[in-house]
Amino acid sequence: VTNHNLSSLLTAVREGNARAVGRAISLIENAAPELPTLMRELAPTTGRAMVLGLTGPPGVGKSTTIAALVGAIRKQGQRVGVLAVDPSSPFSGGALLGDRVRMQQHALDNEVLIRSMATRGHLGGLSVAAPAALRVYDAAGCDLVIIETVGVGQAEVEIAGVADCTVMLMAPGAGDGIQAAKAGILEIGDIFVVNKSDREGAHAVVRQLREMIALGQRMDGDWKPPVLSLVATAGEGVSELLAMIGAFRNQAERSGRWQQRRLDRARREVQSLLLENLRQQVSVAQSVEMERLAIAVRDGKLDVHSAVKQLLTDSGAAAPLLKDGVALVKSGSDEVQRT
Ligand SMILES: Nc1nc2c(ncn2[C@@H]2O[C@H](COP(=O)(O)OP(=O)(O)OP(=O)(O)O)[C@@H](O)[C@H]2O)c(=O)[nH]1
Ligand SMILES: [Mg+2]
Repeated sequence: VTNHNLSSLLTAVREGNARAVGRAISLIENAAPELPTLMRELAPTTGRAMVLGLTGPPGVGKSTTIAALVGAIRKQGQRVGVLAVDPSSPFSGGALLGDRVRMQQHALDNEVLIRSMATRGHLGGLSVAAPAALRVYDAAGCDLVIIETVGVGQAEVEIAGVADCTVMLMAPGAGDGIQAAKAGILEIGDIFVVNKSDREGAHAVVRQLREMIALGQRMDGDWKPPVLSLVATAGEGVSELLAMIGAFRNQAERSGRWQQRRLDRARREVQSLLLENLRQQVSVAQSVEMERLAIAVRDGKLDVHSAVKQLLTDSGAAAPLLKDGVALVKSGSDEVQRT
């Protein structure tokens, strides 16, 4: 990407052009060399969009719910972005093909931007790539960005870390409530939704969740996570969910929790990128030094603590970063900006 191309890409992103947004997100996925410039240029026009995280077990109806939410939001005339993150795949697309089908009703709407992103094996994974992608949507003028992640492994905890509000989707079926408690999701959901409420057992799941939330007594200001019922395929309960998301936002803004969360998020993001940069620099620039020290450790001539100390102080790429205690590293370039 030349300078000229990058500036026209930036212009197109700011205009909300869907292809430009897609290209910008590709640059993030590939950790392209122009990524730091892109993010620096976009930064002043970000901070406005609300980020909604939506997670839950496979097949619970996340994409169907998002499609319904998008429909309702579009009726209010707002621009919305959808980012479907697949934490298990190194490729975008593929497993998310089903989402495209469900989102098809919005495919021709210029005010709806939909993109899937793969994070496995990418710079810093979900914790670095997703916030960057969310910022692209933000700069593209989205009022709301919805990020979908299937709730497996650490993904739901990570998604909660990048969202202003996290919606946990459940459905009637084998021991959902108990699974929920085990995975520790009760602590990260701001709003709980029991989808497929047209099926038997939905009321039981609602009751179970309410009991567990009451037991958990989460002390998040005075917000008690509500449990809503939904039939996403029929659109039943969608406006109530949207209203609850708005209520959460109002309450969080009043209590100051909104800004606090955003600060925590920014801090984590800087930390993740810093660690990622250090990791890369250590592995690339110090390979010779590393070999020498590893041999010394193997042969009992040096202990591990001393080896690390040498790497951090004597030589190698980590030294200039750590000397002054604080440094901001730009990914993909040799440039180091001190703060
Ligand atoms: N009966 C019923 N089925 C639903 C409802 N919502 C979604 N489904 C169906 O559940 C299946 C999975 O829906 P998706 O929206 O793809 O679920 P998902 O959580 O996005 O799935 P993954 O992304 O693969 O984890 C589809 O066949 C939907 O039609 C609902 O409210 N009631
Ligand atoms: Mg889906």
